[in-house]
Amino acid sequence: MDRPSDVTSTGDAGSVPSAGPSRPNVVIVMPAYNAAKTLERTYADIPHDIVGRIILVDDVSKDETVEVARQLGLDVIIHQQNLGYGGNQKTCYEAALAQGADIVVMLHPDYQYDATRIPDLIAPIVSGEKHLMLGSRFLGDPIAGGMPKWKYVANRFLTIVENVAFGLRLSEYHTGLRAYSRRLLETIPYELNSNDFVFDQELIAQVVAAGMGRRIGEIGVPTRYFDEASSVGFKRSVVYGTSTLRVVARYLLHRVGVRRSPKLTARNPEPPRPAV
Ligand SMILES: Nc1nc2c(ncn2[C@@H]2O[C@H](COP(=O)(O)OP(=O)(O)O)[C@@H](O)[C@H]2O)c(=O)[nH]1
Ligand SMILES: [Mg+2]
Repeated sequence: MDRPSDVTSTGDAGSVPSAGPSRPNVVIVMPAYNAAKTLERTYADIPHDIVGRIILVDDVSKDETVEVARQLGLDVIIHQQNLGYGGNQKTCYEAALAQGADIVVMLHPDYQYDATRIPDLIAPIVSGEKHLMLGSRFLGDPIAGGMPKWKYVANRFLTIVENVAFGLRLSEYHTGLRAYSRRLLETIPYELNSNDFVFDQELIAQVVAAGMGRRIGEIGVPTRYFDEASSVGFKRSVVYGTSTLRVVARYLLHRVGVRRSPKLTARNPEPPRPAV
């Protein structure tokens, strides 16, 4: 069933209905790894009046993440072994869909992204206009927010390459604040993706391959860099950048029919929209 499109907005852009029969079930998922120091701050900024369950998946953290999450009353799922950021997200989405989510918001528990922006982030999904919303740091000033210059340059480069390949005009692809419609998560085979950081890029390629590229939107979010907010250094970033270019190559080969990829084959692709 196409549940998100059953949901109607009350009107004003940026507002989300807070009551009534059409209120969507918004589930927050937090892929966590060593987030004990930042989890409470992240949680405090969540707009609880519009959010249902909050699920934290712990990827065998070495700190008190699980204890803090339980004290806050979150739904906690604990991996038996460390799977990585992508593997963590697979568990997150499976759990959110099992709980009947209409909209799933992925929020890093490291306080890097501003959770108070969630109502604006999900508004275009609530109204049925978009299926994937990204909180973009590049609609503002990421350098002023503390993003290292080399990360800025790498992000710009990958964003240009991805925009050309996917035929989109997004301001960035590498944000950790995202919202998905249920329909999108039921359409793309995200469980086939990498267990590593490149999961996020594979997911966008899947959305485009499913014919839903025009249903991706973005809003500006502030950039926040501080010690606990970022564990990805230069070496891991090089691996991530190379893997992202591989995702682009796989998408292009798939699209021209040279090598079809099961990862890029949607379960139920978006029907073409009638020309207006
Ligand atoms: N599951 C899992 N998550 C991780 C791992 N390393 C980082 N993360 C999570 O992935 C997210 C992004 O990592 P982070 O270090 O903040 O990356 P950056 O902000 O892009 O530099 C955070 O929410 C972390 O909790 C890992 O080894 N396993
Ligand atoms: Mg971070």
